[in-house]
Amino acid sequence: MTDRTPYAKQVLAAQSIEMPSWAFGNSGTRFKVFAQQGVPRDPYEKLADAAQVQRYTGAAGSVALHIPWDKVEDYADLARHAAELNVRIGTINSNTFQDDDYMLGSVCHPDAKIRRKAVEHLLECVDIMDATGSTDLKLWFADGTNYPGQDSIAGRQDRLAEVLAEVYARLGDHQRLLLEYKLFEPSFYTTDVPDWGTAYAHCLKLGPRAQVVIDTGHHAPGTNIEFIVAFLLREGRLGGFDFNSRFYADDDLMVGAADPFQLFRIMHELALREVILPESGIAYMLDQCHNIEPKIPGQIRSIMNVQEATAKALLVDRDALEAAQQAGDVLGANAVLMDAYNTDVRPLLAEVRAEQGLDPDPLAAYAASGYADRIKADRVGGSQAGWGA
Ligand code: LRH
Ligand code: MN
Repeated sequence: MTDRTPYAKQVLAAQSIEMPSWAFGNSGTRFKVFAQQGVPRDPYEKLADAAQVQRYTGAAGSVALHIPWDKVEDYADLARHAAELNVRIGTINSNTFQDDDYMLGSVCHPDAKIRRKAVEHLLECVDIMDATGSTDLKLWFADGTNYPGQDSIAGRQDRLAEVLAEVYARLGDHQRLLLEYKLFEPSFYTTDVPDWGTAYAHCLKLGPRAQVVIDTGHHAPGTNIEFIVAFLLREGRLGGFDFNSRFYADDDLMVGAADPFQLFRIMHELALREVILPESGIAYMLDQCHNIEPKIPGQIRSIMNVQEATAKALLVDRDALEAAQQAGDVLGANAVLMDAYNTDVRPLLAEVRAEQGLDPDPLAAYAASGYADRIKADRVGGSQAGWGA
């Protein structure tokens, strides 16, 4: 068996997972948003917290922004601030789901005036990308209906296609549109982009710089997400991931917390096609909410969970796997994968961190830094960041 450790260490040392700025703000459910002490009051403080995750993991080099939650006067200045903190501003997320005008939808709304308003916001997000140097515009639409007959299902698709085409035309040559799908919520009868097939079909019509985002919490229970990964990779239309995990619906829990085996199976498909590293063009992002747990340690733990699933996937003995698959050796092939999955990769990751000059235990290093107490003491007054819902 080939020793895959050197290759795995090389990939792990260069892996980078993007953090969601909103994970550092207060978040919750419709029942309650529990405020936490020390939470950032503005995007500058969110970046400072994200920089802590990068400092201790070395694998979280960029932060996704959400507009208007991260609205600032000067986005170029915010990008400079990020660079000073050794992080980069990554994906720009639009938000057409929190304005009263969007009750019946935004880009799919029956009223052309409301659709225009939504388009103007999406175009403003591209202006922000120009200022921050971001290449990816991530579009998730809450658009849908709650009752049969409420609106024309096909008509809403026409409206969506028209808006997407206008936004796509506005993109610069180095910029992409990442379309995110979601089965349901907040709409409970139809969702206008409910599944990977709908997102894929719209992207095909738009052009090569339109790609699909897989949010691991956006599928019907029992969906084989790694099949979707393998399919979209084969088509060259896998633009990115919103990693999180769930026991029931879009729970937005820490990636790998609810189903580490599923995360391993997903990373296995990505490792097989050698598209784990940033240059693969796949945007690996976390999309989570730390409703009751401390947020910076929650992000650190999440990055570590992705690293562990990735390390196991990189250790899969591909030659043995291929041989067993070719021989129709069902149990043999499955055993090759389970051997990798059942490998304790924590010592390997501790080694990779030590070789990068990082503390082998990022969580312990962060806890010992005293940063958590400092922000609790410093961040008094002002209004804490949140979803503003
Ligand atoms: C929608 C979603 C989307 C973001 C939001 C924060 O559920 O996954 O990616 O805009 O969460
Ligand atoms: Mn998402």
